[in-house]
Amino acid sequence: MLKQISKEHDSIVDDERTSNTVAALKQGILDNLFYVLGKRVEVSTDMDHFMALAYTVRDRILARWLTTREDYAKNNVRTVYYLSAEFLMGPYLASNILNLGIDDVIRQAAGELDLDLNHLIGQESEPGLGNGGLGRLAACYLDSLATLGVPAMGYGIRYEFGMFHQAIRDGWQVELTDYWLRYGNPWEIRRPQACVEVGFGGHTQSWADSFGEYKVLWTPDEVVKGVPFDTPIVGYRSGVANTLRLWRSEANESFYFDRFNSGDYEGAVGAKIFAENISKVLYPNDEEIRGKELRLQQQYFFTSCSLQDMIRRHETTGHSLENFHEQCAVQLNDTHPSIGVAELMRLLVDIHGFGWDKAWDITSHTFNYTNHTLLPEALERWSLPMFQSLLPRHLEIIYEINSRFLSLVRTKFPNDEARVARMSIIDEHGERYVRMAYLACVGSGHINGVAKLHTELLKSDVLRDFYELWPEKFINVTNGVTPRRWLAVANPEQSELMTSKIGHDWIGDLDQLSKLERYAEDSAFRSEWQGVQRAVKVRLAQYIAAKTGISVDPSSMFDAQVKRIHEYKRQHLNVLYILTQYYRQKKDPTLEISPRTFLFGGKAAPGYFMAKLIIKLITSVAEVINSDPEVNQHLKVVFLPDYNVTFGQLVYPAADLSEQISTAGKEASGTGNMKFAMNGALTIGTLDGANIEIRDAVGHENFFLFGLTAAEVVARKAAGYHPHQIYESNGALREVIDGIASGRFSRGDGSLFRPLVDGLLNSDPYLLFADYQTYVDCQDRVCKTYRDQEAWSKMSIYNAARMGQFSSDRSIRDYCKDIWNITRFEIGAGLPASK
Ligand code: T68
Repeated sequence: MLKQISKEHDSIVDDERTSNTVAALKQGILDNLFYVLGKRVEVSTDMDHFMALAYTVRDRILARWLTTREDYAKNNVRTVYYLSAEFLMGPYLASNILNLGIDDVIRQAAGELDLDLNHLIGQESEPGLGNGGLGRLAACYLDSLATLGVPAMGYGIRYEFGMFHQAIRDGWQVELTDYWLRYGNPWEIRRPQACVEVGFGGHTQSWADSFGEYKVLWTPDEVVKGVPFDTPIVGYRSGVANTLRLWRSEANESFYFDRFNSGDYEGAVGAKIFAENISKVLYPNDEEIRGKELRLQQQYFFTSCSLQDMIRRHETTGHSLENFHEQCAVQLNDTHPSIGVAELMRLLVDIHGFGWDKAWDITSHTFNYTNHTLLPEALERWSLPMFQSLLPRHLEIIYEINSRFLSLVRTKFPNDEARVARMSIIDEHGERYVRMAYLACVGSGHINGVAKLHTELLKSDVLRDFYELWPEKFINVTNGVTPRRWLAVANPEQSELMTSKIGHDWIGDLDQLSKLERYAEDSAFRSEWQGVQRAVKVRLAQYIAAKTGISVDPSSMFDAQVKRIHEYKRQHLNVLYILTQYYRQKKDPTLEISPRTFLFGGKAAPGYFMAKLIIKLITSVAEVINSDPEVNQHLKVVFLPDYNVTFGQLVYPAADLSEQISTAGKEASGTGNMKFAMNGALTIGTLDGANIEIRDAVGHENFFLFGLTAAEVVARKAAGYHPHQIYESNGALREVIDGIASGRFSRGDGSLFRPLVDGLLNSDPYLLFADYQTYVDCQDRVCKTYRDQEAWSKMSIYNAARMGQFSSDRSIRDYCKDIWNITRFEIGAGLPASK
């Protein structure tokens, strides 16, 4: 009987229930509404319709999802496991419809049921399971892995509460809880049969067994259950659906009932709370993360669940653990899962009986580590006492790894104890810490940065000692973004225009965009390009009016800076320019300046006071400028609350100018910079992160460059940097700073922005003052260029046409070739691509 069902499964794709005819899709929507949601048409809501449609789409994914899994197992292929504490997936519906290739039929089916597809797409609340760039990169990479047919799985945490929602009250950020699962999640499937157990705390005992081998038994105090929830990740017309497996922590019943039955009610309840807390909430990337025990619990929880799951999968496909590393390539998305190095050693040595050397050989050939930050304060380290009490066995293992590692350092660099102390995984200066980046470096085959400059700075600065020891481990993989979500879904107008000229192959092969280059010189095409840009801006303007009540003029230049709020990203430098323009205009109301709308969006970490003050500065400046009839014909400032992936899909396509103005040497890569440029925005930016590569790709003449280089920043600081002197000698800057300090933009309250102003005058660690004048000059060039719309459109087209290399498909090919050693892709995985 079972056999029969499995024999039939191939035909499920084409059966009446899940075929892609308009009739079957309509029936699917109605059936799901009735049978899954339990609603009659007459009383169903927009949310019900979205859900019914989502289930209907999921029904069309299932066959390829299961087939993909079976094909990978059959073909005995190396699998990539992408471990990430964050996956910022964004809404699935539109992207799944595009990737399945069923846009037209779905639109028609919805229409025939009197449903508006775009409206339904707008109902989906996005799973905000990430902070920003790092989590969104993971999501783009999953899209590309499935599109290229690379056997891969994402592993992370199914946070019950994702990234907080941001409201603006009285100009300040207020954080609201994100309960994204309120209406249920139609995309995921709970897989209770694949549960695993994870221990915490307790103690270890060691002894020599009858063969004289050293053995360790870890007896944890708490054991929690990890329950996997799987979401299919559909490749763009590749016939492949990979899996994102997110772990939810739950109480372990036997642990709970043992305590309960022995009368320890408090202990039982405590264990349940302990367990359920672990996957409760995503940490915003605060300074505060440090020292938070729950954060380390989260990291260990999902990493252990994932490694146990990989081992089980490896063994059930008939492989020996000895060649685990030949079948499994684990990518550590930053140091958050780097405890995995110690955990895999524990699993191999303590549980599966391997000797240390063999276990280390497997482990160090399994992991690779991607670094995403150059900020020293952002490098993770855990206080030793806390680590010891939570993961006593792992600390022993780390000591052993460290001692062997330091012997190697001593051999390679004799009589250099200073170096040994610098490189130790245990930081012994003052309070003792475990340095997670060092554990990741020691346990990984490759270490990569996310843009050329970033990788160079890792080698010469942050991880210099490791580079000197193992130069061959270091490699650059510049980030990329998926053109499916960030062009095809987000910007249907531009996509359609491009497709009408060069066909639609660019969606799966972004290098094809270069065919657009020749149209840059074609004035008829340019006017179509301008028409598209205008339509997209109107769409955003309507949205802004609805959300904020502010009316913005779509014929003004849309100048956007959307990203997390951080001093190094210098949103306040942008404000200094806005105020410079404001004063110019106030002094000479007849001044001809091209009208501009400054758009800001982004969240501040709740504990990051200066970032929150920057938001208050932006909203305060907005209040004054937008209500001043002398300037508001030319200048508008809008802070878009609750910036997220969904909102990004509206903003990137509508921007004329993209602000990428971080202090050089601070932004590892940036990915928003790529999304903007692909959508035809011109960039004003520093030589930082991937800006450098973008500028080289689009042509220096099509990029507005300003500011100190990373090397100049270092030299300037070394020579003694005195921002106060710049303030004294630059009249325009002085006027702006004095204006902020005087309370002119804070209803007369001169103390409000004092911490910001004093910080700039006295130390200015991100060199805003040093870059101020070149930034203003560069902005003036931007204004001048914008006045010539033909020239601007030409530059815009060149930008879009030359962004092929910033597709995440290219990044994933780089990882396959240089890091994972995967050469054979499984494109098609047994299903026709058009399905
Ligand atoms: C970003 N990092 C980089 N971190 O800042 C950005 N951190 O330059 C780069 O383009 C992007 O990664 C992708 O490589 C982050 O987004 C975090 O979100 C984060 C989260 C938790 C803890 C530390």
